[in-house]
Amino acid sequence: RSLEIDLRQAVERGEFRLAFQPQYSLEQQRVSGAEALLRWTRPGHGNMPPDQFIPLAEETGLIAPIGAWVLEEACRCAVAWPGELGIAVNVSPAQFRQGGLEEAVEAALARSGLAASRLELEITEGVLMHDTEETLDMLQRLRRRGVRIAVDDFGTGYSSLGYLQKFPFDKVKIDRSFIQRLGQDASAGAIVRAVVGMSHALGVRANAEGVELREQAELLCAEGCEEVQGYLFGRPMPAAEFLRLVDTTT
Ligand code: G
Ligand code: G
Ligand code: MN
Ligand code: NA
Repeated sequence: RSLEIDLRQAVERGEFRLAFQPQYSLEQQRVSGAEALLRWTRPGHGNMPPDQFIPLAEETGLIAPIGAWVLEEACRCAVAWPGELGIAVNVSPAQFRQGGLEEAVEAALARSGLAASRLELEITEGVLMHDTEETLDMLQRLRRRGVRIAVDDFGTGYSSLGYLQKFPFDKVKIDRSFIQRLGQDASAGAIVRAVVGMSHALGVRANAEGVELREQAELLCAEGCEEVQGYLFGRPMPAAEFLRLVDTTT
């Protein structure tokens, strides 16, 4: 059976789950939220990483119902978390282009009762490359609504500093390829320092992804990076496990 048929069926039958990876505030020294990551066990194939089905979902338009489900499920889970814990949701360029994203965000917030300020959308530079005016307007409307915007995988792909100047956003997520070389490679340290410094100069926060070692976290803390995530702080985990982690660490 083709991947497309299985993916269509997964949407109809609700075969998706979310995993939550803790985000840790170096400032407050506590878990500050989680990134929602899509999981699918494809019948007869086992776990399919999102990289292997998101591109097809984008081509076929299935990304719209999948993305709407992710938003709703993520908000529904997060509303049960204590305090001001945030939830970050990945949004692909196709969701921006195909329309319906703002409606999906609105529906997820309304149905869950989650405060908009607790929702963060992670966009890649691919979003910023297309339909500049329309993208700009949509990002502005979302931010006026109180939703935060993070630029994901920063430093990879078609990064352009021009995007950071043109578009409104709240956080830069430094790609894990830079973090993994921290401590071994002097140029990785220089790049991380520059991106954190640039983020602060622009008045936004920095998140470092893929932190696996204590020394990496210490270097990032010394550079003033506000937030980290990675296996050192927790792997992507089911919502119930994330809630237990939060309960035992706060
Ligand atoms: O843990 P991981 O293999 O889940 O993530 C792989 C990639 O898939 C990452 O680049 C991540 O941004 C992307 N991804 C994970 N979940 C989602 C999702 O719900 N929507 C979109 N568009 N991308 C996702
Ligand atoms: O592109 P995005 O940042 O959304 O992708 C998140 C991806 O990174 C997921 O596949 C997730 O499982 C993976 N990931 C999260 N933390 C770590 C880490 O510490 N090390 C490695 N190698 N991968 C990680
Ligand atoms: Mn992400
Ligand atoms: Na990333």
